[in-house]
Amino acid sequence: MSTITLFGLGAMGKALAAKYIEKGYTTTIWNRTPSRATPLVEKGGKLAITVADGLAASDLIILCLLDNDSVRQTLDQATPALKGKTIINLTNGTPSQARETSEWVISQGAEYIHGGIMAVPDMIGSPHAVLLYSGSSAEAFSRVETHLNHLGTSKFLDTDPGSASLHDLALLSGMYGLFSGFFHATALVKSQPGTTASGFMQLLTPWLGAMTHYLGALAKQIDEGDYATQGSNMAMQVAGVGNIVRASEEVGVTAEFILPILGRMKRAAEGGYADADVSAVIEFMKEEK
Ligand code: FVH
Repeated sequence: MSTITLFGLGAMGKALAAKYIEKGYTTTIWNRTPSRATPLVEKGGKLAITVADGLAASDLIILCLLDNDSVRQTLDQATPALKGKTIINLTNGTPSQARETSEWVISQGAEYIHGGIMAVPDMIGSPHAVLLYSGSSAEAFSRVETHLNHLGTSKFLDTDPGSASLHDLALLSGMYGLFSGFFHATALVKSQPGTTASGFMQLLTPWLGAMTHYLGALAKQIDEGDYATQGSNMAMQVAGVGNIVRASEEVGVTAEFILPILGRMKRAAEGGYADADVSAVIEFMKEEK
């Protein structure tokens, strides 16, 4: 199988298609707005005008569209042409959307694997681009794995089609948490005249690196359900985070990014974990608590 069809030529879809063209695949490309395909056609991509043509051109189909609705709107245009195909859906969505799409695609006589791309377009093809996959048939994944490996490091998680989405969104949540901290910390420091964001990175980057190592210890406490403090108890940290909020207010920086964690830490402290490590917050992550 050295033929492949790519649906979606946004920033990421273009990078995926370009990689297969570079690797010598007969690469068919489809996009809702066909004019976006021109640069790839010039490199050797074959433009499919209809969804049915795109599906007919290859047994291995990759979708990388904006969202779940765009996937369904696209595939609905040529449902009978799905039969016998292996559909790799790299479109961001929720686990339940992935499970639902999987069920529907399989009911059309095709294989379905959902994927989550942990990379930006420039990283596609490098081992640092990690692509998470899950789908009800591990054999279907094995059959196409060598083709998927051209995009980066492939990791098949398990046979729940929703797993790749769940892990993708969880990793993105970690990233956005980091971004929140970056923006708040940088805004605080920049309230002092003469400071620069770039200069502050000399302190922030190594500090976050050190704290990243600490996550392993917190994870172990969570897995063992043993939150005994290693030296930084919750009540002390609640007081410290309260000072971040006050200092933000003093310099006119929003405390919005830090207030949610402070709220959960206070609940944990009031809920019997004042002497525990911050890892006990995990006990207070459910909506109802
Ligand atoms: N770019 C990134 O850094 C991230 C990295 C991690 C993975 N994400 C996900 O990849 C999906 C596509 O992202 P993208 O960056 O390629 O997104 P855009 O450049 O905005 O392109 C969107 C494509 O989707 C097409 N599209 C939108 N709506 C529809 C629809 N109703 N029917 C059919 N196609 C649709 C759009 O077509 P057009 O506007 O050119 O006609 C683009 O091809 C995404 O899930 C990320 O979360 C990327």
